[in-house]
Amino acid sequence: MASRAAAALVVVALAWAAVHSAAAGLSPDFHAVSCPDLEHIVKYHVAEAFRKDVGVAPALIRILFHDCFPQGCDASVLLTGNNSEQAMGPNLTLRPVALNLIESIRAAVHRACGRTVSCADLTVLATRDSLVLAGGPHFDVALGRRDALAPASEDLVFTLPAPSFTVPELLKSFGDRNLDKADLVSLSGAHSFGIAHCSSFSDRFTPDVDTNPPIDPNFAAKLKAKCAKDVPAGTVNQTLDVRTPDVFDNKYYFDLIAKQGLFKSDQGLIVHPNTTRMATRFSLNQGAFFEQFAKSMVKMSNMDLLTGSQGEIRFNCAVPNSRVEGIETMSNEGHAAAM
Ligand code: HEM
Ligand SMILES: *[C@@H]1O[C@H](CO)[C@@H](O)[C@H](O)[C@H]1NC(C)=O
Ligand SMILES: *[C@@H]1O[C@H](CO)[C@@H](O)[C@H](O)[C@H]1NC(C)=O
Ligand SMILES: *[C@@H]1O[C@H](CO)[C@@H](O)[C@H](O)[C@H]1NC(C)=O
Ligand SMILES: CC(=O)N[C@H]1CO[C@H](CO)[C@@H](O)[C@@H]1O
Repeated sequence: MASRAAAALVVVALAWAAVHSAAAGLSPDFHAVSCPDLEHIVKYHVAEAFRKDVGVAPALIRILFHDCFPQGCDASVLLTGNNSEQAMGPNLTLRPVALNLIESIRAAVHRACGRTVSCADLTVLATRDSLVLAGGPHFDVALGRRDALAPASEDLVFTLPAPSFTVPELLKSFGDRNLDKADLVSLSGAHSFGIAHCSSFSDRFTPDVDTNPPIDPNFAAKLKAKCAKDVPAGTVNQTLDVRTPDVFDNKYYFDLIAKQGLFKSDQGLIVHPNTTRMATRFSLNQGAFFEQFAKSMVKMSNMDLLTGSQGEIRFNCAVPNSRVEGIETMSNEGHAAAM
């Protein structure tokens, strides 16, 4: 009796592990048979885009964050049209160059393999490849995600953290999504490349707003002068990492030590007692930063996935299949339509 109970426990434990492992239902080989050239196609297109505009790398990783954080990595952020996430505040300025790249990769992959790979999987793969091109670490990607049928609600999109957040607010925001302190401090290091617009950091040089966390006065003066020319609003941009603006490295943490973090949410990390040790360590040891960043990217890219028969594989990353003309006449979802 006792041993049977023990055996049952083991079965339950194994089932639990299968369901709760980081990427249940996913596998690195998910498309190995159905789309053997997948990785080559993605890599080729990402390299071409990066050669023309290195900004595609930060643009991609921010899109992935904005996809995964609100309701999971389901390509919901790629949808356009009514109620789309791109039309909501926090999206601000997801770059068309990267949105278009994902769709053109989708077209090439579906030409080669039929409609077998989701926009959600393609977004993660493209982000992985562009991160390496920009100098960052490789992170492991398991595949098998499916695409959302509709955009995330405005309530969910507004769970994205704001640049005005304090460290306790950031820890709470990340904690609500099962992301911990190491995830916050390392993933914020994605601000090692890319740009922001004045509306995102005007609180760093507005005199009547509290100056905590601190800012280098010369840096503040430069930002203020630059943003005075932001007419019409949104035309001026500022690099997130003043030291190596296009390279993914640990110089972002140097910026914080020099009080040259662009956002309050960045600068706070080096000031607040709960995060200062880790942020300082990352400034001293790029290997430690890269190792934690890669781990946290795996975690982020596996948040709340649709798998199996959930969701769909989109015909077009910007449009749910229910809105694609003539879809009723095409073969069933799951029986890869010839394209
Ligand atoms: C910790 C909380 C975070 C806050 C408050 C935050 C906020 C922001 C803001 C306000 C912008 C600039 C938008 C604009 O003005 O155009 C931005 C840009 C960016 N964010 Fe974050 N972010 C956070 C976390 C992350 C994470 C986790 C990632 C990715 C792992 C990320 C990657 C980026 C990148 C790469 C850019 C530049 C995008 C571009 O150049 O197109 N951020 N972020
Ligand atoms: C968006 O909403 C308008 C007005 O309700 C409607 O006419 C239009 O067809 C909708 N567009 C899409 C893409 O659903
Ligand atoms: C900071 O760390 C202390 C000690 O570990 C903990 O009690 C406190 O809740 C943390 N604060 C935040 C905002 O997480
Ligand atoms: C940022 O501003 C620079 C200088 O004005 C401009 O050349 C560049 O195209 C802008 N980048 C983006 C992505 O808007
Ligand atoms: C790319 C994109 O659609 N950006 C939109 C983000 O949201 C603001 C309003 O909140 C729109 O003005 C932008 O066009």
